Amino acid sequence: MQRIVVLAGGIGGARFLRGLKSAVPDAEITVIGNTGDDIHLFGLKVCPDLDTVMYTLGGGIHEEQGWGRAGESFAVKEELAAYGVGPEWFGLGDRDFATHIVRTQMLGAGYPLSAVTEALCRRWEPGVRLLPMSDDRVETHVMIDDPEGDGRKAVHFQEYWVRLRASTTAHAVVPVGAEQAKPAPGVLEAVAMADVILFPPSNPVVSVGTILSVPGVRDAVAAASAPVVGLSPIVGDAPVRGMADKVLEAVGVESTASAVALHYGSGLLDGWLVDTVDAGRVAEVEAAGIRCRAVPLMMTDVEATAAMAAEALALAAEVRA
Ligand code: FO1
Repeated sequence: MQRIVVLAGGIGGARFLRGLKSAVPDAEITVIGNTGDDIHLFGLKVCPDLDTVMYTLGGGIHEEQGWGRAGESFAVKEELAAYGVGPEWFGLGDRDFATHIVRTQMLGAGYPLSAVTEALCRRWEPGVRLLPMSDDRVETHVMIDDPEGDGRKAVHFQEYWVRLRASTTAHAVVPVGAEQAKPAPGVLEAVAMADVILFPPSNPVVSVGTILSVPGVRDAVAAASAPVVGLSPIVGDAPVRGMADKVLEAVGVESTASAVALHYGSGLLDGWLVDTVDAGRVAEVEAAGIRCRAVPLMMTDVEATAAMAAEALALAAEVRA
């Protein structure tokens, strides 16, 4: 039984996991999920990346959006707006509200986020073990130019991502609380016991980067006996989806398939997959001591994604040899 650990963010990570499950249905997959995107709204704790993995693998996701539930209605959202209670820019649907109510109720009863996530997954049966990166609160904030003045101000990642559509320069990306956070139960053990560790095409800064910012996680991955293989979220010098280039700029990383690999570094990565359009970057990555292959990386459907996952596992086997 192959033990695979995946450090996953939201949409890209969840779509990759669907292909991975299809490629190796008998593998034991543990997902370490990013919680830096979490936001507290209307007295509820919302965990976008955990929910996207849970809904996508559990069959409840709104497919085109890659977040939120299929078949949603927005009566509660409309009623909140009627009371003038914001924010209106974050689209929470009625079905999705139930997830946040159950989660917040369980947290209030004293259950840690890891136990809450396990309980929610008992309904959705994602077919992977989904662990939050930490049970402690970590929330990513972005430093932007203050529109009201000539200074700068920090906004919650979701406000930067959803309300501002990443339309303004991100000067810094800060996972607030990360220094004091501890890896959730099972995270370090899963990394140590893994046969393969994968970095899916998630956002290398605000998703995989945030997971690695939890003290102990980066060192555990670097020290793991398992080969670590990543798949580039940048294809043809642009993010496939989302606005990863905006936050890559904040950390001084060029939006190229090779720059992201070098950003992770050979201390972490043993192998890296770039898309065939970026075949010209392979030499640069290999020169950094990271085995690199150019294969199709567009997750157009489950079959294509399963093929990518199989390529990543093949590269892991090659690196291990
Ligand atoms: N993304 C949007 O672009 N617009 C939204 O209104 C929105 C609402 C939302 C509600 C719940 C949830 O779990 C995710 C939601 N997202 C929305 C996506 C979210 O911003 C991203 O999934 C991650 O935070 C980035 O990966």
